[in-house]
Amino acid sequence: MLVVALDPPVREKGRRKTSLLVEELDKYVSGYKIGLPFLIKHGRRGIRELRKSTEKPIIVDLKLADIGDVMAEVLRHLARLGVDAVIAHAFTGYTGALEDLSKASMATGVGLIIVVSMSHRGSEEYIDRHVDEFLELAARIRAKGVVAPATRPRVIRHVREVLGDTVEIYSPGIGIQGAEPGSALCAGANYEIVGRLITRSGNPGETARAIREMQLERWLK
Ligand code: 3DU
Repeated sequence: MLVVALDPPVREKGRRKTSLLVEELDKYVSGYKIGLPFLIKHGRRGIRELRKSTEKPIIVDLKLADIGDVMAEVLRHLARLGVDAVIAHAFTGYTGALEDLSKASMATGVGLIIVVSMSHRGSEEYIDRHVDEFLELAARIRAKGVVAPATRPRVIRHVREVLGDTVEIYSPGIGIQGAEPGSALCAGANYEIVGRLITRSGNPGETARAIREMQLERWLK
């Protein structure tokens, strides 16, 4: 239900090591998402250390958007580091892009999660005009999941209506971006992605616990 985005800030004075952060969070979370800030700061070694620190799924959020061969190669590198899933954009299309990536995903067992809508307002300018096409594409490549925004729950409801239970929905936008814990789950998401609200709090473990409680309370209402 709760996936923590571990994006380290540029200035990390006095912050805990990732492994210590994970130790605090592990019992409250379903998995971790790491993105470019994590990779730039901690590199491949950081991914290996994270892999050693937890048995929970690790999702690498590079929002891949390249030609198929390049994306497939990135996925194969990540597979060797033991990650569980990779996030890619949908707008690159099938032929010569997601077709190759999905083949690499099936060959390696690394799941593919596709961005069909984003949490910021600008997503409505271009991306959201194509949500239905992206959903068709997600079904065609048998994506493990899609990313849909907690900030616009109607998009989550739409994704669930169109794709039923065939995919997992991952929803960022909780906390600092404005959506309440539990709100995306109530709209049909499987996981809420939460970053800064947890990683920049004085007590990440306690914050994660409180968020879980808020998710459950809202869910049970
Ligand atoms: O706002 P937060 O600190 O909870 O971080 C949200 C995370 O989700 C962050 O890693 C960002 O890269 C990712 N994300 C979005 O915020 C919005 C999207 O549409 C997709 C991913």
